[in-house]
Amino acid sequence: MVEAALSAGVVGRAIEKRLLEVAIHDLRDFTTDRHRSVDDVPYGGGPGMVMKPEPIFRALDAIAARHDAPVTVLLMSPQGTRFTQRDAERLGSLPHVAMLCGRYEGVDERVRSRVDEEVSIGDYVLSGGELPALVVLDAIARRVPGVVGDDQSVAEDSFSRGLLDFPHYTRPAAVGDLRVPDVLLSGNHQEIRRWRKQESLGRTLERRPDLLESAALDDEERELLDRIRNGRL
Ligand code: 4FV
Repeated sequence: MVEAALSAGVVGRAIEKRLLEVAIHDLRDFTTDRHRSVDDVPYGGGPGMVMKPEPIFRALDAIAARHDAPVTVLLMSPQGTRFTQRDAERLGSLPHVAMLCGRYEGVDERVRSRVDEEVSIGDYVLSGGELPALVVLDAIARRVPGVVGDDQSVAEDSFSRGLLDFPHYTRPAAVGDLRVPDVLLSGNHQEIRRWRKQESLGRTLERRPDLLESAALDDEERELLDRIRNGRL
């Protein structure tokens, strides 16, 4: 599943262009019993299985041994800190990140002694940490220069400014009575830039007012937000 996801799209091309390197490790390769067991019954009873610590420790030792750069170990779990664009920017500047993907009820608590950060992609329970790891990898990869064709579009990625994105339109100018806003057909880039700010702010205020507390607004945006809030826009 992970190999398939890594062989496609932006991330797949980035790996081909050696802009980033991704290694996948099967924890069963770090087991010692003939059943290659990576999980076992929970102490204290209860449903489900728990991932054993030793195969994980051996895998992390092997990864550390392969690289001189320090490895930042992330554990993907619903108990982690919610992953954000700011985390993508911060983790994207690290030389080496290892993402531990749990299965079953999760990993033995002692594994956390080797974890630098616990990361959640959202308040829901998935069947494994692989999809969260792929989400985080995709967000980090986009921050690597050259991965996304037009670095400009990355820079303008919403959230990197802490705001929701403005509406996007493309040809044709009209689909039935659904028309593209005239400002976007005006060629007046000053007006277009201002309209896009206004739309971003309006959407953020409407859908995610929580983001406005930490958004880095410039003077024009503060003035626009003020006018939106007072219904003058
Ligand atoms: C998850 C999340 C997540 C929990 C038990 C894997 C599963 C199983 N990871 N954000 N939400 N993980 O649901 O990161 O081991």
